[in-house]
Amino acid sequence: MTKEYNHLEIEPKWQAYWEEKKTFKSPEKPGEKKLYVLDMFPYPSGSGLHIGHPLGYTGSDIYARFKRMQGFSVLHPMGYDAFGLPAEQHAINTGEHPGEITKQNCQRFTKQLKSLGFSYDWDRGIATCDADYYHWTQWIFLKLYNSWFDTSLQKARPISELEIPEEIKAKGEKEILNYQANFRLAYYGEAMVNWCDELGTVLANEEVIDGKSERGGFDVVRKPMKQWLLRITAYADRLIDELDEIDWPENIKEQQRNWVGRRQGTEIDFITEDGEDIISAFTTRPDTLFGVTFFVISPEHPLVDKLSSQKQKRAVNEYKEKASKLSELDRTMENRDKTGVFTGSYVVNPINQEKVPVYVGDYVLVNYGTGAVMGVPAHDERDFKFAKKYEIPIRATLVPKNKEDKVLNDIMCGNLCWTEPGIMIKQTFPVSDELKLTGKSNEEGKKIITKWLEENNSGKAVITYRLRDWLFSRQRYWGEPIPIVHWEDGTSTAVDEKDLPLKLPDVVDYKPSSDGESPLSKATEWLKVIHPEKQISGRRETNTMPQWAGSCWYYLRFIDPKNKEKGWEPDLEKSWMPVDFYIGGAEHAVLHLLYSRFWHKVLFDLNLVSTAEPFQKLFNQGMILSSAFKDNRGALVPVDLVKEEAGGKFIKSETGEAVEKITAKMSKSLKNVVNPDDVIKEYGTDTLRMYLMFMGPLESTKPWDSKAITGVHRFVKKSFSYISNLHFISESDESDEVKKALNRTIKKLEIDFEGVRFNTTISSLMELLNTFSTFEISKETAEKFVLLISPLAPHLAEELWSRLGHSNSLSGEPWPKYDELYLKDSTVTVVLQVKGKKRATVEVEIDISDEILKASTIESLKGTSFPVKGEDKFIIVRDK
Ligand code: ANZ
Repeated sequence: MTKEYNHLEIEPKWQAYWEEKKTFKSPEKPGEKKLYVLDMFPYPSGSGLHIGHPLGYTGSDIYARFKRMQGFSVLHPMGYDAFGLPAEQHAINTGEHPGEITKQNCQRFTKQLKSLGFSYDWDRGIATCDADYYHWTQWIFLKLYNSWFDTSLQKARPISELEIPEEIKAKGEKEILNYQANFRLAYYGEAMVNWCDELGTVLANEEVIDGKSERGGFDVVRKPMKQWLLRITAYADRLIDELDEIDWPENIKEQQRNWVGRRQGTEIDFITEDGEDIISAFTTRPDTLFGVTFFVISPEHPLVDKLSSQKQKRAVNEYKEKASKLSELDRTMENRDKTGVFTGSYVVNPINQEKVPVYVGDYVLVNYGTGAVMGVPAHDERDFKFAKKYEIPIRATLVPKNKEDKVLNDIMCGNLCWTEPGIMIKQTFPVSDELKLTGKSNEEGKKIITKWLEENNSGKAVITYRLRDWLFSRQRYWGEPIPIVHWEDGTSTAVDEKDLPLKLPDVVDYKPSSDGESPLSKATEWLKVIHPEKQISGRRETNTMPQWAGSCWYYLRFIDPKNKEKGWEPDLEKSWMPVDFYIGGAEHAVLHLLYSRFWHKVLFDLNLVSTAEPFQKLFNQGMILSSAFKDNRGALVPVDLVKEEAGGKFIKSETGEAVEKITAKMSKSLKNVVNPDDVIKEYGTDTLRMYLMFMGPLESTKPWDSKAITGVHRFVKKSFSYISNLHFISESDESDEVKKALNRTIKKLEIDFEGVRFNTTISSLMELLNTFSTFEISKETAEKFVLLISPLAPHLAEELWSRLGHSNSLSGEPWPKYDELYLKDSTVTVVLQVKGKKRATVEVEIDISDEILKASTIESLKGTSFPVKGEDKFIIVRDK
């Protein structure tokens, strides 16, 4: 047996052992203590794993391994989010079936993931593009299609329970179907889409940049099209309110709340000058109604044409055309110029009968609020910019307390837009008695004005949401077929559950057809269906589901991945759900994490799952950055064009020009991408895993440092040679220093592993090994060290464990227990002073980190009359 550390020998050996013995197979059903640890599964791209994958996956793996040692039944699966555009693009270019390249990529990912030593139960592997899997994605689609949302009960119910009004019933089956369609959670309706003629498809907002397709740079226009939509808006309140029940990072919750965008506001009716039409404006600031000096409607507003005067028609049409090329994102960008065009018409402000000009402006979106805005330049930044550009008057309605004159003057002169709260000022208009607002807070102003509007039939309090129904169809081949048939009599029905999966047919050409239909429209045989009873012919839906569909429920399939009869067995679902620890990137804050919560809630309402939320605890790993260089003009210089000079200076190799080292995102063009395969080859997986954790807190963004990894590698090697070369003493001869250090480390690691603070576990182990090297230790102590390091560096630990004479894997070993006897001197009493006065004392670990000491101080003083907050200044004095 060699005594040199050789990761190339050790790591593949243990990976093969785990695979052969199925070491990490989870039980079908958990024992008393269960833990479901889930990674956001990857899209198997052609370029293989990038370094961000192992960062999060290592974090969850350490946690899973630690909890197994604590006696938990752990479910820790992995699979692939395997439908997607790149494979389809490859198919279009090469004519090869997208399933082929997807399969190869999945195999490559699996090989890479196995080389990282993750403790997945590989027998539960799934790929969302397998018919065995998408069978159940389609099945859930049918559940959505066959349900409606009962607003009074705030839950989904089977469509068969929807009451049909008598007059509809009397009109026959077709009318009943039409009536139900207005309630179904999956429905076929008109939606504004980004349409690209050249590519013949609808594009997602993220695929459109400056009015052009991201791929190819072709023109994209916004146009209404018939599409499948999911009624996620029905769940808007629950998606916000039920966030309170889950343990997620506050910033992600906040992003979800903003995305749903629930707003309390007022709809105010403005009547056109000719008295013919009412245009409602949605506002969150009815208190500013006296400050309205113009009115803006969205270019897609139904009244645009009617309101455009003869003289202005051409200008309005040109403006509309331009606006149709912009995505919503472009239109709402904060620092974008606010533009518009006058329609030639006026509307009347209900509160003072003042006539204000109506503009068409693209900063007003058609599908938010009412698609019309009352312009208050004194108190809204967008309106302020607009008014300055078109020289529209500015009029204040409120000012901050105590600074009345100064602020009022600044607003009126167009130097300031006051968007904060304040007190209402005297109006220049005659106002009725109930509208005496002067001196009242603007919050009161909101209430009074809304009440007045309601009493005068000119408006009402409303709640609006930013969230829109989810556009659920794509003109693509490589996705789940939508199981619907459109019949020649104009009706549409769903495929029967027993006829699922509706498999993707083979086609010869993966391009969308020229009229914008999905490639499936070319599968002529597959398309045709004859109605079994009515004997009429039908055509299958040719659109497929978006990539988000498969990832909406994959965590349920992992529970029962091989079940042919059901998506999952209810009994197993009950015992494993919810996911206890879900880890992934913060980039999924809204789409995936919102969509899957929505599906889960529908399934919950239909009694198909047992929890209201799918993911109890969410953890976001940070991003790994890399280095790059910047020349003196500020341009980025790829790493391979730079060399290091003596004294740590960097120069461009060709010109000798000095460059500055900076931290930048990893990108192919900067040649600064770290490939996990290369790191594994050079240092081994255990070093990579430990370094990834040692870089800093798992949740923070941090730069890759190729020098620092060698330090961690030295520690791995030192642990190996120290433990495998030891001559042990008996436990009773061991010094107290060793015992204290060991027991303290066990306790600290237990707390830190539980709190997902892995960087500190590694430094503690480094210190422990240092202590060992100045004393002699027993075999029992060496074994404990091996167990402690095993979640972090599992191959190293297995190897040492076997060298310590064990014939079995250490994976079944329990987490070592610490002995309180040796912890006595390991805590200290900390005196907590607030503003120089002693307020409390707490007992903490001697080597407690600043961060945790801060947290426990906040906790200890909570609820006292001298509470402290995270933002307060802390001074920590040690060794006193
Ligand atoms: C007048 C006003 C005065 C407004 C004021 C704000 C401040 P949030 O909070 O983002 O939801 N708005 C309404 N509908 C809109 C649409 N379809 N497109 C673009 N903007 C729209 O914003 C609500 C405010 O956004 C509304 O309140 C309205 O401007 C604008 F001092 O009305 B406000």
